Amino acid sequence: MPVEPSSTPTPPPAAPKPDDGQGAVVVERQAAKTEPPRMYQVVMLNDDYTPMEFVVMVLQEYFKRDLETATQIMLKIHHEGRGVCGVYSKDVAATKVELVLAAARRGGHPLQCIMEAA
Ligand code: TYC
Repeated sequence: MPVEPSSTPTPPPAAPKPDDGQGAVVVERQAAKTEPPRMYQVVMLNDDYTPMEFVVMVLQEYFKRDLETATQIMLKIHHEGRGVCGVYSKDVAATKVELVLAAARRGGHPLQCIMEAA
């Protein structure tokens, strides 16, 4: 009957590190594992007091929408309660929310604007 070797098997030799030919070991670069940055949608909410014209102006001024698109988004918010103004990186979305809220307060309007992960 064959006898099994009693010692634990030695692991196979590690793959040789790449050599730059100058006596230095070069560590292989790892593939980047970074995720693309999360995006955030800026959402505007309906209320009963902010004039439609002001909302359209905000969409044109701060979200670079043309008159027709701005009007469509405003009407969607008016009818459905909320609507997406645009999708941006976190910092840009936060800045747009601040700018819209500041403009609304200056104008004396209760317009509400929030950001949420897209
Ligand atoms: N509902 C408002 C009105 O009838 C218009 C409005 C639209 C207000 C969109 C806010 O985000 C808004 N004057």
